[in-house]
Amino acid sequence: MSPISALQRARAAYAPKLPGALKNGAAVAVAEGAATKSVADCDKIAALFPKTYGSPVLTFSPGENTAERSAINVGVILSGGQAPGGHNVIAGLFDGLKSLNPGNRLFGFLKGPDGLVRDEAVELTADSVDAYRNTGGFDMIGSGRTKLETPEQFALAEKHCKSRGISALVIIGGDDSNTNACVLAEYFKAHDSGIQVIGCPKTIDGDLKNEWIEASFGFDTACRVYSELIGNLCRDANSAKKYWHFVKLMGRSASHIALECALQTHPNAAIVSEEVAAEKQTLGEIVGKIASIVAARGNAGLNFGIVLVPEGLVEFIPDIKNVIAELNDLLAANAAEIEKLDALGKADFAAGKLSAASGATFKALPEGIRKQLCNDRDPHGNVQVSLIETEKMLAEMVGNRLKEMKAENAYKGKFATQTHFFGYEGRCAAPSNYDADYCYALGYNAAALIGAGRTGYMSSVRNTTKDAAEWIAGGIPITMMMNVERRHGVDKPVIRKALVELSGAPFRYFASVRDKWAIETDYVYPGPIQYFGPSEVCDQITKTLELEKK
Ligand code: FBP
Repeated sequence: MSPISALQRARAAYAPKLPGALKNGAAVAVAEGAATKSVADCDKIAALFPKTYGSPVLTFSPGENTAERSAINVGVILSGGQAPGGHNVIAGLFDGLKSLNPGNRLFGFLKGPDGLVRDEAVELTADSVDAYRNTGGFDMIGSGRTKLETPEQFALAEKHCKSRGISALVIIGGDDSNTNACVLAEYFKAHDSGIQVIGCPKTIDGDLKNEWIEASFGFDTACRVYSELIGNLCRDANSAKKYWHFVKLMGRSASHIALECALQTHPNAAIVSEEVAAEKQTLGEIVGKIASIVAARGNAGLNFGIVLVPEGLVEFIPDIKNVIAELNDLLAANAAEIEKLDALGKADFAAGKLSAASGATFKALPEGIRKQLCNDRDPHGNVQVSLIETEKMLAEMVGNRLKEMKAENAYKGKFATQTHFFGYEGRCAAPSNYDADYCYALGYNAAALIGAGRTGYMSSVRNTTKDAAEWIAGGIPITMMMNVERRHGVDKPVIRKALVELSGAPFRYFASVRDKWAIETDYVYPGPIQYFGPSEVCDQITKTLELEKK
């Protein structure tokens, strides 16, 4: 264990809040709602999940731990990208299990789902859990991106759980991991394995949410870290008055992070990929819009500003999306030939083989971006958008557009840029009070779901804009969040990803004020996350949640 900082030491003593329903421990009284349906494709989902489909929504209220409960062993897995608060989910799960029976034991599978397949696990004890309370990161047991989806993997999972006497698994992950948790729950039920599976909603990207899952954990903290940094850039820009800062923000697909950071800091421009796709904006149009904001400010003597760019943007610009789709096929079909080429060689090779329209779009991109678009794909065949320097591409293209505008006498300012990418800076931050409480509650509540004998459920803690005593704890059948989507040419049941809704309150508010922010210097400086101090400073909720729940 590495040395700990003064803040970490003080923070370790923080006692996260729990929903009122869990105040007597994880033995809860359970109210069942009516049978449920999936969000779409009900017949197909019902056919794919005959054992778990239709389970009711569960709502908990305080119970008493009077029943005889034999001690059980439980496994926990962290899956996918790091998100602040993961350790508190495990701490909550540990405490919840102990409240059911002090003899219950918790095993952490190492390095993500791979640990389950390879049977690598450690027992988590009071000491090992205490060392990680209220800390960021996933280093307690590690994480990984292996997908649990094949029957061979499921058979190994069953074998390894049984050999360790594990009768319940908690999978902490995003939409894909929770989809797979549900498939595993179905498999275990169909095989009478007697192993329960419970999911917990994780991802800084904020795209695992719906009527029942108010937020994915980690979004709050990550956005606060990025907003602090953006606020600092705003202050610097407004002090030096000589740079335009182009900031790319993590979020593989949805623009929730970029939107939340915009709401927290009031930049001069923020792109929302979902709007770009809905309006079928071209790259040229996006560049033109930013250039006109720069020109309007420059003509007023304000040669500085802030532009926020969502990480996933390129995949939402229709003409670039087409290029990427063609490139994916091209790179896969010509893997042997392409492997020998350097980055520029790959880009030139691809340029010669794309369709006329995509070839023209591709050639118009800066050389660096052409090379990055030909980089290796991730294990699922996706472009690794975090490696594409969209912020640099836009800064360069806006600069070129401004030169043209200058020649046309439409612009008379100066344009110097700085570029940034904020992603990893926030993924492992110590959780804010919101995430520390929310995560602990999700984990404790997962223990309650196990105690109630349920499987195929996601731990749900709602009403989080209110005091913790009023939070609603319960379980949502994962099949309820599913629809069928075409993935790599095959129809698959998946949890529906939540993109930014253009009709939703956060985007509508942003759209109503962005013209003012564009021209005026209306920056807000949120400052660093505060863990101690007045509640209005320490216990804030995201602007997204505030606007959604208003
Ligand atoms: P999850 O969806 O697994 O939570 O990961 C989110 C994320 O942080 C994205 O925002 C980002 O695109 C991606 O992970 C980067 O992952 P990696 O560092 O593994 O390339």
